[in-house]
Amino acid sequence: MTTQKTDTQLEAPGLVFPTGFVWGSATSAYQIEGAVSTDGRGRSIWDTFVSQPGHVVNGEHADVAIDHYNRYRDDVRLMADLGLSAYRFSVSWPRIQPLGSGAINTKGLDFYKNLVDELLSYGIDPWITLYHWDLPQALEDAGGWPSRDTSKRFADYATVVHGALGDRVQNWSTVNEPWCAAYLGYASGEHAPGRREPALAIHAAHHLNLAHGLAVQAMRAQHADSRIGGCVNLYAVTPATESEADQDAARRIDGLQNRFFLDAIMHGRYPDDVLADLSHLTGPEFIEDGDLAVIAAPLDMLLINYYSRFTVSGAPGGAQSAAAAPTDSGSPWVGSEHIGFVNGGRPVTSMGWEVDGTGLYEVLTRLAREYPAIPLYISENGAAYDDVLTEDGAVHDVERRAFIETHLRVCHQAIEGGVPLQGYFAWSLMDNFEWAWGYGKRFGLVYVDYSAQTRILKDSALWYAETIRHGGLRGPAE
Ligand code: GCO
Repeated sequence: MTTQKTDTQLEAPGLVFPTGFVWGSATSAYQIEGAVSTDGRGRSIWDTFVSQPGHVVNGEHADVAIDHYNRYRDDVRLMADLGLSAYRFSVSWPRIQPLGSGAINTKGLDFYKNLVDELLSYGIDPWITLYHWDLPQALEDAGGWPSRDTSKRFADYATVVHGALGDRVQNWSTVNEPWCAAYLGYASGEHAPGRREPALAIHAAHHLNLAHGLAVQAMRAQHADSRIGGCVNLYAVTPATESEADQDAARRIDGLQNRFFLDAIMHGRYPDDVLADLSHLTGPEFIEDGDLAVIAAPLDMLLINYYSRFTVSGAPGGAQSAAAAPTDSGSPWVGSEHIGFVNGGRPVTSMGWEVDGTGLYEVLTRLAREYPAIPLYISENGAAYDDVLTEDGAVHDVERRAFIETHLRVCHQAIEGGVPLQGYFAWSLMDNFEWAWGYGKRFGLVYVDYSAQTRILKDSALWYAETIRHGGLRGPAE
């Protein structure tokens, strides 16, 4: 890939990214929109989940969130001020099909058409995620993701949205983090719909993969020039020691978190060792003939959400999570609940996640080594820290800026090494509803005063804007 330097880039040699590198930021519908009963939106599993006591810290919910549904024009202007070249957001399925199938809510479609047109008016590329966890409640009532029919309903929904917006949106991804939707939703119960049924969680994971493949097929039939990707949250996984128990623990967690999804969508198969680890919970009967060929529908890109590394132990009694769950929940690690997550001694974010840029390098180089070469994008990377709004209205979030800089340096190193990495989306554009954690975990480049709904650029936002302007990092690491 050539790196043609512009004048701006020459003024600070630093680390220049290839021309055309996508500089973005990301959000998701349920976390920012609010307006949960406005303009015909149907109920989602998260609306139900937050209404049930004990599911979200302080009983918080996203009925208003950060009111993006009403404030989207101002928020898009903020993106333009930052110089983003792209914005990754998700479409709320229940806003489009209130019951998850059948009737289309045209006012819901109109919101996204207006958002896309606003983005395009500023020259910001819209990147759409079709599913970021807000399943219509009616489909959950009919079985949810453990039901194969939900995969087919998703393909129908994808056809509606892609049909309506595919003329002006080129970049699409299907399902955000199927691991979270399946295992936090149906095994640990930490996320909606809050079920704790390990065997059905495995079926859900498969049906989310199937939904991805069926949607890709459907979209290909509509607009051949759309760029379609899958979106997976990947971790570097390391055994705590070289003991057999710890190495098996690493194999298991890497299999459940990474390979079950990557091997399916990229290679059209499930790893035999993972299916064996799960065989006491479910046989392979939930996988029907032809499913994996559908799941492995050729992609134009792979989106990677990267946050941290797992250091794991198979030692008896080691089972504790590196980051405590926000509420009472079970284990998402179906079939491997005995495995412990230990702290590798690195600094942690306010989520308790270890800051580890080398883990991103391991993930990226592994993809380049073990999976078919397609364009890669970091679709989420960022950190929550306990931000303080100073009296003069600033947020000096030094740690978040250092986190992003560390990971961008790794991205640059990977590109220099030949990894086809073509973009980076900071998570998140603005502070928002962090699922079961509520609003206490701030990931945004932009601070949100939740009572006044004002937006305030944190120092990290100002730095990110400068980085984008320079097309890379200025000078040596500061
Ligand atoms: C995820 C989700 C985001 C989260 C973010 C911080 O990766 O879990 O895509 O919705 O808010 O990652 O947890």
